[in-house]
Amino acid sequence: MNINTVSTQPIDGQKPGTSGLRKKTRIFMEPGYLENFVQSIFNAIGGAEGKTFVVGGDGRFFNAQAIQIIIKMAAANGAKRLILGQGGLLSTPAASHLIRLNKTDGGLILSASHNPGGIDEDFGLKFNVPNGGPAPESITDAIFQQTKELTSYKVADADDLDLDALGQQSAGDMTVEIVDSVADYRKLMKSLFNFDAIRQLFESGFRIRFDAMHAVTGPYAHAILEKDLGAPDGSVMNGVPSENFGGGHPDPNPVWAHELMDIMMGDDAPDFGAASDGDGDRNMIVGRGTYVTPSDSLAVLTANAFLAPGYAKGLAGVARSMPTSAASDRVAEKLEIECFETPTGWKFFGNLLDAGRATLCGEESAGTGSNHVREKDGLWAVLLWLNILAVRRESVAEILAHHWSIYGRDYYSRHDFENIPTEQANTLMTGLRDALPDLPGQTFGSETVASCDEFSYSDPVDGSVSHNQGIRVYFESGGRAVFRLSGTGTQGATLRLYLEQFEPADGDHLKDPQEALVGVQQAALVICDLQNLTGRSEPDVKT
Ligand code: VG1
Ligand code: CO
Repeated sequence: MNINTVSTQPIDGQKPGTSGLRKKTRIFMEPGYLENFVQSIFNAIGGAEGKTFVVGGDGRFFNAQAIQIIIKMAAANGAKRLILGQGGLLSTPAASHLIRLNKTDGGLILSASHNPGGIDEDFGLKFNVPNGGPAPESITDAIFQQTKELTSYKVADADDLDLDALGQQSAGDMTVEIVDSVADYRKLMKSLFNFDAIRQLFESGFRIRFDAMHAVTGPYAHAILEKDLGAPDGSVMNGVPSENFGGGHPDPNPVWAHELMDIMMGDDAPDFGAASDGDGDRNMIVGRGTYVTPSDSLAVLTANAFLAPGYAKGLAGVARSMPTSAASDRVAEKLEIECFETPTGWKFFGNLLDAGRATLCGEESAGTGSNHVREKDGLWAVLLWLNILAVRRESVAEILAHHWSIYGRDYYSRHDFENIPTEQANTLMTGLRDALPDLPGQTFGSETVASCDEFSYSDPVDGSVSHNQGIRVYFESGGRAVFRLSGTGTQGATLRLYLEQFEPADGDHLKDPQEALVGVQQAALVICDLQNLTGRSEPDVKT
């Protein structure tokens, strides 16, 4: 096998964001673009020589071609073995599991997650470390540094492999093993949940609708929900992965998963609905006529996880990202377990999970997971909900009402202002930062600022510190507004405004969330001077 060392130059902007490098697909397809980034990953981890990696993606446009390039580069860099999902498909949690199960040196996951796919849409690549989780900042920083210094990359002259053929092939001296994308993940799920109880729930007439959003979870959901658990055929909708996700955004929220929402809010709604995103690491949970915010879902799962065999011994702790509501903190307090507040992005949960300090983790963006892998896991969350429903035999609405009657309700909503010119967004954040010292005590409409800060995180396990992780403003009313710029977009900047208002256990839990949040929302808009700085007042997406 001939190995070519190709001269190259650093490419600007290859800085990994919240979850890997995301760019327009056409940019990723430019000669050398993917190659530079992959070589930078190998260089940053001390080379690929003798190593084993898992490779797979969410099936979006350019997935298979990118995998063929990665195979040739891994071979040229001396890797020993690659483990690939059949057809190039692996959900992010399934990839995380394979990395751990096979004790590999990490994995390359091709996905831009909830971003749309296609030649004119988005593509992405992230590196996961041997614990199965996203590379921590020390490694993503090293990768970025490599992208700025790179002078050459290595690629082998080799034929494309047949990504559909299960079993072993080779590229030069490197072994490539193509595995069933679903099999090991399916076994893992069986080991965590009471499949018999869930099967009986379906036998009793319980109906589910799972929306795979034309993305990677289709095959997983067909296998587990319909085949293993006996949900009737047709319970999984949009279950065939497509390169452009049927032309939609595979983002499991009420806006993008409106087809499912319409069904769940309709007259003959099933008992339970769920959706997952492009790469299968997120989930949306809906009961009949009842949307469950991801923050509430984390809290309910924390309170009830002991009902599933995998968590019957109780939880060590629960971790949530800073913008996620405080609902899970209240449960942690009652259970007398540790709780943690981390920056946005799953990479910050890895150390807590490895150290055995957190068992469940969650984010307001519909990511929930546990120590079974080192990624968030959409189908896992659905199965934990089903396990709980199978034991409690109550509706989702009843479970929520009961939860709020004990802990109170954290009304919650995220407002996204998309595609703001980057400079305007930076001015807004700088303005906020500068205003922080003077905010406490000031009143904006119905809300008076109690305290505020810019969130920094000190990792309690390794002591590393991450700064500038979002601006938090707490109000005397018990409300909170958080301001942060997205790190996953590919066009302009997205301002995320996270709104929260606590209603005590004996309060009114049935208000419209947007109405319950209006005081905090209006105060937040004034505080950040949004209208003046950007000309915007209405969010593009409310979730
Ligand atoms: C978003 C979410 C964040 C999530 C990240 C990756 O990041 O807010 O909670 O971890 O996407 O998820 P940002 O920086 O755009 O707010 V996924 O499913 O895209 O891997
Ligand atoms: Co995702």
